[in-house]
Amino acid sequence: MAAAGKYTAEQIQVLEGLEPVRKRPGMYIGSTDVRGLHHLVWEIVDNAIDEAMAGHCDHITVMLQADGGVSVEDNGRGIPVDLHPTTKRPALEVVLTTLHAGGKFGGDDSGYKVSGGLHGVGSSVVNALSKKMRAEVFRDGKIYMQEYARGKPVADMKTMGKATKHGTKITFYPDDTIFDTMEFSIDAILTRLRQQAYLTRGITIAVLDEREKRPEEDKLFPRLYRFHFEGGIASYVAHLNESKERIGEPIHFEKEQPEGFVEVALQYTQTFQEHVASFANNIHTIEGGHHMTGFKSALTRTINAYARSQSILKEKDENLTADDVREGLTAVISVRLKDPQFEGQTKSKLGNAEMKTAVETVVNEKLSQYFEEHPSEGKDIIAKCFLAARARLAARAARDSVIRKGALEGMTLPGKLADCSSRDPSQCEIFIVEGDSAGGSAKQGRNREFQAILPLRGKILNVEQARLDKMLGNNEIKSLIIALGIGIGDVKDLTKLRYDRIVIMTDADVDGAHIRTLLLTLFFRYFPELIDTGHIYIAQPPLYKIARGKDIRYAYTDEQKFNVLKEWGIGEQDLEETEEVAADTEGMQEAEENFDSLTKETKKSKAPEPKKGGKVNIQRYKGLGEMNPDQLWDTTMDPENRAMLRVTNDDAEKADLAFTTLMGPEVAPRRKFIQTHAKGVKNLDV
Ligand code: TTJ
Repeated sequence: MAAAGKYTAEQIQVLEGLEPVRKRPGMYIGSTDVRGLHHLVWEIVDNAIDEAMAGHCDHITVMLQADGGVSVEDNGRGIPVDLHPTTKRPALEVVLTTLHAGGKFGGDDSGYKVSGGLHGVGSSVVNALSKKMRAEVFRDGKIYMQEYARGKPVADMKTMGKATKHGTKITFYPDDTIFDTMEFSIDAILTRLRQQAYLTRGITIAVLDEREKRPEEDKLFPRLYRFHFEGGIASYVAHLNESKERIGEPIHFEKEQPEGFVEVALQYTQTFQEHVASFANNIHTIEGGHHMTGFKSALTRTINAYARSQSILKEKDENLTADDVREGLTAVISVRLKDPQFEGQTKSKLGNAEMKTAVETVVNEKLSQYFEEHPSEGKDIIAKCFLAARARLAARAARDSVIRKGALEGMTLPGKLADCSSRDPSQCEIFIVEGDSAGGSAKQGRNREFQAILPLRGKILNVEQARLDKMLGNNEIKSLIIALGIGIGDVKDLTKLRYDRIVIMTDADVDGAHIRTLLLTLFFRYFPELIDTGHIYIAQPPLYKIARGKDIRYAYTDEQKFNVLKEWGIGEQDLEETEEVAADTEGMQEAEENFDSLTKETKKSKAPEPKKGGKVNIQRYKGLGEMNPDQLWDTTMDPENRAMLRVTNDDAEKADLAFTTLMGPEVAPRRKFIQTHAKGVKNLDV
């Protein structure tokens, strides 16, 4: 794609019609599925963001209309409406009806025009793929308006009277003969626009979802969302680290360089994950590129230099490695440049070599300055990096010794594994279950043909955040690796995998979260291929059993519980009076838990008699052990009924967020996560 930002209205010579876009939409927006549908929104919003980046607008409103249309409005200068010299048509019409006319109009060369990948393909493409579009421009005290159908003007542009504001509003209705689906995802739209708001500090992006008539104050589904981050990418980093233990406040700096503008925000956490996201002209460069390389090299250099200057690192010592200084790091790198080149498989790798130097220079300068001014945070960060270095050496030693001793070779399958009878790995799945009691339920409830159960004893695994070297010395982990059949380290052989689906099934409590943490850490660190190839799942046991007479429902989220009650005619006021009754104790409940539930105050349901049916009982499952084998099969293990999360690593950000959210000690964010992902088998990266 030609670099936009250089041409002016006069310079646009080649004006193509939009027929090719309707003939081969995939060429212009990637696909005509749900992703392609959303590209329409991104494309239009990108134009408004450009206007904001050029410093001419600070407010963007996106509305999902009840009639299926989408409108995007900014308070910028308004698309020019003067006559385009060669065509003698208003510039507005030219922009929206001709291909490759997305460049800057009016000869304004300030700011950096986004161009690359599938972005910036032109608002005319959106027009071509919309059965209807309306453009309104508020400029010079007038309202200009033109309507289009499938990319063609319905009539000439006309003035509609006086305007007191200025800006551009585009309303479009995607063409249902082009797209497979017409359903916009509010989640996808919010995620993307939130990200854009972080990257464009100070602007406000409002999203209004008018599609369903709901009360204004619906807490589960608000209609109005507003994103405005004074802190820009520093707020972004703070958001990513929300549920992690942090070291100091986010470090934030920016500088204009000859090669372009560089902005970086970073913060260390007491976790093992690294999360560094990079952007070029607001486009997420998932594959990284030269700006990323420059950042990593400057970070390693600066931290080593600082550690030496503080005599923490002695002259003879080895340096901290690039991996050591990125353990527990969350960072966002944002660059803006004139002529970005996007390369790589998905065109999401920045190819401009000069940006390495630009970022390197800025990070070297500003980060050493930060350390000088913040010695206490500096000390904590260095300590964290040293911990990573020690762990790396210890893990390597442990792994070597495990392999040397042949600990995994020739070992028979662990005794507590209840294996399945099928020997066809593609049919088989293994449930890694926490605790013997849940393990018992699972063994009884399973389909032994293709489901194997490996109970792990929580107590043993539940050593704070076990380091990896300890993990490999741990018998439970060893059993697991032997059961999987693939070895570890140099002897790893993934073709020997004995089960296609590896399902982590733990309680929805803190202990369960810990065990899941350890298992996921193990997989992320030592078997990332299993994650990349989609073999790892997290079972989703229901949170509630809701019973009314013989009608028994299971709810995996609070929202589902709410919906069931709503279906049964129990209103919101009534709901508040409905107490959750204690679990009945059938099944594999342990004596301790029995005692627990007996001593807890248990109230009977005060739910008023609903329209029909009997009293409503809501049971909140605290552990898998509370379910009898049949219930466990029905709700969690039966492939026909169950919901499972598939753990993926495609989108590091979401995976990382999900990772910490699922594992972190806070209950609320975990619920929120499951609420949005619990239907069916879902990737963590949707
Ligand atoms: C171009 O240079 C002269 C002044 O106006 C500049 C411009 O085009 N600004 C502009 C475009 N502001 N907003 C847009 C825009 C906004 C939306 C929502 C959709 C589209 C296609 C453009």
